Amino acid sequence: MMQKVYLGIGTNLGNRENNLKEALNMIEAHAGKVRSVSCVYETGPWGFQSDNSFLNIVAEISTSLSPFELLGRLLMIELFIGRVREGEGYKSRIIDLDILFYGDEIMETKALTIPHPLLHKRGFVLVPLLEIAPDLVHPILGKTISQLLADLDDSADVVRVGKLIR
Ligand code: PH2
Ligand code: MG
Ligand code: MG
Repeated sequence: MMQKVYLGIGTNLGNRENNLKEALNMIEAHAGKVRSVSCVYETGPWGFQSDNSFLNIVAEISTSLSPFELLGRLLMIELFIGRVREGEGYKSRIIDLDILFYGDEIMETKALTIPHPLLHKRGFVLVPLLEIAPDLVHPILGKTISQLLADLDDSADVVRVGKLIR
């Protein structure tokens, strides 16, 4: 059974544009068919301090992988691209791949919560999502992406920088 999944992708280290391209290529090869990709946004670090701004995109994929299988592939891709994870709290990173929505699935486990528990508080997720899925309804909050964005109180910058050429 194919599921429609939305992924949030972010990077604030190294060649950020290349990191996004490499991530999309690896997602296509190992995680699912990439159906749609938002524009690239340059965004201020949310929830922590850093001199390095982010590039963020959102992608829609279709996949036959289960949520945990998909999570495993995404973590593998993060490692392959060179992500180092250490310590507590948010850190600058070469690449971060987050499952935002997995169909209408609702789940909460130690390793994985779907929908992503913070997505509705983040302009760097909602603004690119608005582009590719304005009418998508959050299965817990019962609101569309447009409505969530209208309710959003997030002062971090989100500036469109253009389309990725793949
Ligand atoms: N990811 C975080 C924390 N803060 N800020 C921006 N602008 N973009 C991100 O992708 C991001 C963040 C945790 O994964
Ligand atoms: Mg994240
Ligand atoms: Mg993550």
